[in-house]
Amino acid sequence: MTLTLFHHNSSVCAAKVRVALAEKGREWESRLMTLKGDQFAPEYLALNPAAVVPTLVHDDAVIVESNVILEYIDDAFPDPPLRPARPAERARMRLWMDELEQGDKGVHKAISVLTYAIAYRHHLIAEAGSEAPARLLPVIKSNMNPLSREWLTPVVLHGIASDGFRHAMERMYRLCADFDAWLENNAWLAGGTHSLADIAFLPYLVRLELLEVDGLWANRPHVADWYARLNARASTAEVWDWYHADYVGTLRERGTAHRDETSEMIAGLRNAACPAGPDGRVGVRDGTR
Ligand SMILES: N[C@@H](CCC(=O)N[C@@H](CS)C(=O)NCC(=O)O)C(=O)O
Repeated sequence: MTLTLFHHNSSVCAAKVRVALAEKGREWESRLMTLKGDQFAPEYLALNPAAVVPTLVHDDAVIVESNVILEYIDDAFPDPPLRPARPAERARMRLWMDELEQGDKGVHKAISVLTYAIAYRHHLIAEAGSEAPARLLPVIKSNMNPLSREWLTPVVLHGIASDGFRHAMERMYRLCADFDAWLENNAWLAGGTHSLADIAFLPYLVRLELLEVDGLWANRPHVADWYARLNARASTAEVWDWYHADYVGTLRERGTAHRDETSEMIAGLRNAACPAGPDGRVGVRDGTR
């Protein structure tokens, strides 16, 4: 039996697959990609035509799309189960996982926007030697996947001032509000048991923490408690330990540099959703989002 994962140290989609494999206690062979051109090598495109990570190769089966990979892992290695037995809980698990996709409205796209707007755009600016579009655009063109380049270009050019950034923050704010409302009455995203849905979102919360926008759940005690319980699991090391120090450094450093602006934006979202009452309590349960 061979199990090989093509992945990247800081990719959220790849991290969730590593976590699932750890929960299953599976050994796997690592094929770390740089994503600086190697994703376009013909041998890799033959495995993953979208030129993205992760890709899981299990004997002669090639599986792409991280959520599909998670379900594949649970099918191929049933013990311990990572999907609840009750159909209603399974459906709930899938509905949460679907929030990551949903094209323009998906959480995955929102995390990419936040990451580039706050942090990674600075790598491209450093390479261009200037923020001027005439210098930056060719660098964007040579560095970014054509599929994501189109919607990420304004984010790289304008950073947290871009419309895309505001929409992405709103999306994350809404997600955290929905999580909190659900987790008030349920221990985990599927309901009573830890499942693929919790695994799928964990790397996104880690990324938000690294970007210093964890204020998104400052008034969300159930999200904070859930995230703490996730961080206490041994498998969570598969997110944190693979992060390259350079990436962590950039994410934290830039997150800190923008913290005042992002905190102000989060406070604005909170106030717009529900002005604080006399006891200072705000949040989705007290009013509309
Ligand atoms: N829907 C895909 C998204 C995969 C994806 O966007 N992967 C990112 C890393 S999280 C990637 O490989 N980006 C490389 C690039 O854009 O060049 C999945 O869940 O597997």
